[in-house]
Amino acid sequence: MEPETVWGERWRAMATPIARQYMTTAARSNSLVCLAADKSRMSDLLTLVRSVGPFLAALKTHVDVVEDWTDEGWKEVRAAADDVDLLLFEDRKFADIGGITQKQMHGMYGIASWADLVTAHLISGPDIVDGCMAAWADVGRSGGVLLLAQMSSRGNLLAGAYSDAVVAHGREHDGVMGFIGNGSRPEELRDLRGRVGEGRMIWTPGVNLAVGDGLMGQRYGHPRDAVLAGSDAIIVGSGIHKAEDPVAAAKAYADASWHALLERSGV
Ligand code: 5BU
Repeated sequence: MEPETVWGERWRAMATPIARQYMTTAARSNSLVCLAADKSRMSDLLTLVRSVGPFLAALKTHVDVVEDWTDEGWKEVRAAADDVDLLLFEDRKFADIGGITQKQMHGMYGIASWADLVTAHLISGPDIVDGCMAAWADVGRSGGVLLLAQMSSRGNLLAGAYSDAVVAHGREHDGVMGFIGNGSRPEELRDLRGRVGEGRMIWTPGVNLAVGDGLMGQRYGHPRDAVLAGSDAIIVGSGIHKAEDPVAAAKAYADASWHALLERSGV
């Protein structure tokens, strides 16, 4: 299906290459799944990405949980993502002043040189987005920031006036591709979509086909409910990588999210 048909207003309102790449990949693989590839060893991570890659729309990493990380090995991760045209998203949750964030985007992991997307808190002020953009410019690349407007975990403080301010700023900044919303609470997500409008993405962790409480305060909502409430990407970790058959699980999440998008778009 053509991406503009299934994405409707979102496609028209979001013309940046990075957003269009995401929407095109999603339409090609019939999936809104962003895999949270939370594996601690390079070989496990690579095996996982290579096996479920065709059912994904994006790939999310936490580079600092990988115990045997090497620059060479990471190039293979980037290559595996490129093979199926996935944006590579480092969920770093930057929170420092702009200048330090710019340095952290380089550092030993060289995040700016391989990540297309990163997450950031806005707690330190708006310059954090400029810090990310400056780092990408330093290495001749561009990327997008997803600002945390909500979180999925129990007792988090991202609500009320703070969350409103994150959205108000992010809507005005070209470097902000969108926001992280809480996939475990469709009503919060619907409210967030109302504040965000059509011109930015909302990506949602806290999603699992088994709705309920997860480990250590994580909470889960159903992928269909998240997408119908306004999510553009469901971030799924253990639902796929801890499944007995990760490929079958990835397909199930892809189907649930894709059919919900079709339903939302009325096509
Ligand atoms: P899970 O195994 O599906 O629970 O993994 C969720 C992933 O999403 C994991 O990598 C978290 O770091 C990430 N996450 C989250 O769970 N909740 C949030 O609010 C944000 C990120 Br932001």
